[in-house]
Amino acid sequence: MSDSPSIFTKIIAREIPADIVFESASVIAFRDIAPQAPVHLLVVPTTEQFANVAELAAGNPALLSEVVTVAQQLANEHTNGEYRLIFNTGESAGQTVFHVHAHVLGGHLEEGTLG
Ligand code: DGP
Repeated sequence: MSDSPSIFTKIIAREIPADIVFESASVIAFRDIAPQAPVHLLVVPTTEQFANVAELAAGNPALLSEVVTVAQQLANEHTNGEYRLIFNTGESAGQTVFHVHAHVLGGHLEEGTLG
């Protein structure tokens, strides 16, 4: 678990604005501020803050499963149900927010697009 609040914790607390497209008791989803695909959503667990997907899988696998289920639902709603699901893990892999989040990328993706 991470101890310092992330930028996503501030979005969850409505301390900073975001275009929120889904919220349940344990997961929130909002549009990425710098979209890299026609549909680019972030799905974030809200009940516990894990730094990355491996920590989430080890610490709360049911919550990881919910993130994936929500990603599919959102892809069904926002595009044709097909999408790329990306969890950047570590600075050198492009992770900038150390509060686990799934990138859901959909629409017409260019070859090589990464979240
Ligand atoms: P990553 O590089 O995997 O840690 O992804 C972090 C993503 O979060 C990145 O694509 C940009 C997005 N992001 C960062 N700050 C904000 C913000 O304040 N609002 C929103 N909506 N997205 C943000």
